[in-house]
Amino acid sequence: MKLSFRWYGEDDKVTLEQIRQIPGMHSIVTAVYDVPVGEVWSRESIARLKQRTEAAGLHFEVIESVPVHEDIKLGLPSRDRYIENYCENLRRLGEAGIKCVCYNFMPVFDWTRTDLNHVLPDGSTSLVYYSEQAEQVDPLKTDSDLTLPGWDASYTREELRDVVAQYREMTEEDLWDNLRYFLERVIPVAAEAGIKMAIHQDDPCWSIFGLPRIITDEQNLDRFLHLVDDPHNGLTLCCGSLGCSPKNDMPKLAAKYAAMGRIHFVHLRNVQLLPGGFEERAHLSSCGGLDMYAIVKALVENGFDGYVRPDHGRMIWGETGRAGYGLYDRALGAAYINGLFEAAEKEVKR
Ligand SMILES: [Mn+2]
Repeated sequence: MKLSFRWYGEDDKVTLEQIRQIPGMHSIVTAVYDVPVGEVWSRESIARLKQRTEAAGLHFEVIESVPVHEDIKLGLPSRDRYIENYCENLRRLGEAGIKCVCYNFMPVFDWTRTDLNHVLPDGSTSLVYYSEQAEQVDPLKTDSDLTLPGWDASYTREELRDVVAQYREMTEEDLWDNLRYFLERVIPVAAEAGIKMAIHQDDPCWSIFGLPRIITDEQNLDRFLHLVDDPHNGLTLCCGSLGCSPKNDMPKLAAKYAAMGRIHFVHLRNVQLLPGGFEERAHLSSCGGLDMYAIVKALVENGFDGYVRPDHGRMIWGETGRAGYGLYDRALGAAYINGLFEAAEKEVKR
């Protein structure tokens, strides 16, 4: 296991120097943030990230994310240009030593929550999703000024309405076709660049606002891996995203896909399912619904040796900053992850 930590670049309040002091820290997980989605990242920007990361004593091996342009997901004629740009980014990242690229194939809305500041009983705040709140938001209504956190602010409401309407005409099968088209062109380039592609599951793992979502459960993960049956076509196993559906048995999925050599990156996060949604919780098993030790043990027993990071953290100790990405609770998560892996590795060796 190679412990990693997400860093949002020079604008991040959390510094590389702080991250380095977390015991066992191996890699930074970052991206070039100043280029519009779909365009090519400059070699200079990539080199600067690598230089900053390595100067702080950390490895520059994981990118999260190289985002996929909506035209690719929609299957528009312009997708070929964006796929070529995507491939060029992979070539440049491979040259810079990147070994793993996380991405997702969610239409329009990335991870979706209804409240980023839900106060838990201990006074910490966390990200939550209550279906009742989500149902009150209709992205097709231009007169509504309701928005959800996580929405791409680069869209005007008009543009958002248009793109959502385009997706609503698509079926899940159409989205599968567009994903296959993308993978058939991108995976060979990733393989040549020495990069393992790692798709992130849809978060939450069900359709929202009537849009198709397909990276959601075991059956669909099996189908995904078969689209291009190559070890470079793999997963970011996100426990929090898959874990918000009770049908996803996380230790079982961790064991199965690790044994297949298809998990390249793991996001470890605990969630508590509720009758009308879910809440993100501290990483510790007893704080939520997932058995984190069982998940880690399943990974270790099945030979997993990829990257792991704590996922979203709560805000604790008065910290303020980017929702889900403060320092303190993620550092506690990292320390806990270290403990889980040490115990599981010793148990497996014995
Ligand atoms: Mn995740």
